[in-house]
Amino acid sequence: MRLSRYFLPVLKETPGDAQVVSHQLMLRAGMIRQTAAGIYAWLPLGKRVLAKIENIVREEQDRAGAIEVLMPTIQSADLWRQSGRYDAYGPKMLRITDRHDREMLFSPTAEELFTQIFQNGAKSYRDLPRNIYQIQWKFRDEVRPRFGVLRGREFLMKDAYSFDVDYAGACHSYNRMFIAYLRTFARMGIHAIPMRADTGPIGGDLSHEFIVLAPTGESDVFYHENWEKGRDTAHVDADDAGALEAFIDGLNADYAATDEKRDMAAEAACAPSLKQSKGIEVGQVFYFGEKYTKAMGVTVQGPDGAAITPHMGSYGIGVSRLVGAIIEACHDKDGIVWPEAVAPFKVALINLRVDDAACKAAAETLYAELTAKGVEVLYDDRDERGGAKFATADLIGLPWQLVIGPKGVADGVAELKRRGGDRIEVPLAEAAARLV
Ligand code: P5A
Repeated sequence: MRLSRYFLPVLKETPGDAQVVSHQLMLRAGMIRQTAAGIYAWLPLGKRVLAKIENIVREEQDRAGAIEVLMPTIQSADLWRQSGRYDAYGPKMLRITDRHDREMLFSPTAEELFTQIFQNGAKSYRDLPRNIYQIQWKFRDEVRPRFGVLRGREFLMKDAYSFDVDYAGACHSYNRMFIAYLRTFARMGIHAIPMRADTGPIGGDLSHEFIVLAPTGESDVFYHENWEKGRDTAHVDADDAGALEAFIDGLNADYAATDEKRDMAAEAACAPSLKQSKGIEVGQVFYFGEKYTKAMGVTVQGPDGAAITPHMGSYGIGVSRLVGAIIEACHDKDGIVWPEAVAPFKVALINLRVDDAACKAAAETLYAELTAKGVEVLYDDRDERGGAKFATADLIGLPWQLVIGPKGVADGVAELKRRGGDRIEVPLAEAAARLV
């Protein structure tokens, strides 16, 4: 992509209304614009990051055996009356009336709809277990939308729903998602710590939140210092229910809790290794058993012909919140420092002298080579000062900067710089291959 033809409205000044660094940087880097309280337009650079995160989530859900669907955002009030949540959900639900005075709503979550859709398609115990998911916009009329995409009113969520014949099966499904979550966040270059949680309006009796440590987070968290290391999940066989349970039990042996779930005795026991921080909840998983299937009269036929009420769990990831959470964890004084897996482009190709024929020729050649090799490159071919180009590249945080200037070109080299790291000289002829 040529920057001279792109839509990248960067801001020099930090907007006064943005309190946390991710919100400030997303506005300054031209990723988002607010259109109403807690509602954002995603500009090209932001959209690319959102798509990267979405794809990692999708790949790991698919790998865990979940099946993707897409449900409508607008749902009928009657569906929600069946579970009793239409009245229970309160003012966080955006209620809408259509031209025929029918009561509708903008989905804040989708347990009811997935339960209904599953009921239409599953008849026998052989149709279980299943896990069905979507990546879809949600709306919650938050009392205090704030911190940009971290607490929006409209936000993108991955929501998955599992259906099993019994409690043991449901635990396996829960643990499968648990491990998929650890893998998902690790691939994005962040550590998310699982912590026991309350279930809130989703209901049920077992839940974990996945928390990314960040000084600007909204949750107070207490954890064993071991959590600051990554966890290796590569060896865990997700098809083996026992192995999965043992791994997760071992993991949870290290203390980690949010303020609400704080256990003073357990905390005292690991006192010398205990750390306190703030954190951002990027995902939450729930086991709630027969809560929705019973309320909505969902059964399948068992092997002996008797009716079975499926046990359910639901599993959320805050896809748009993750964009902000990753920036909270990955930035410096000059701007964003994207982990490579979620970066909007891999390389900023910077031509310092667009008026110099040799520089232009070298930059154009590299741009063509990188593009041909499938490297995502943002080519700064604008007629701007070098300082402004470096400032933009630092601000938008691409992992690599490949810099073309007159002195280097005369020597047959370009400068290759890791964002926030070292710089080296590479021969022009080798630069593209180095970046593959
Ligand atoms: C699980 C999936 C649920 O809604 N039902 C379907 C369950 N869980 S949850 O914890 O309430 O939400 C899942 C994740 O969505 C993100 N999230 C938000 N992101 C941005 N702005 C918001 N206002 C917001 N509310 C929730 C969180 O990451 C949460 O873990």
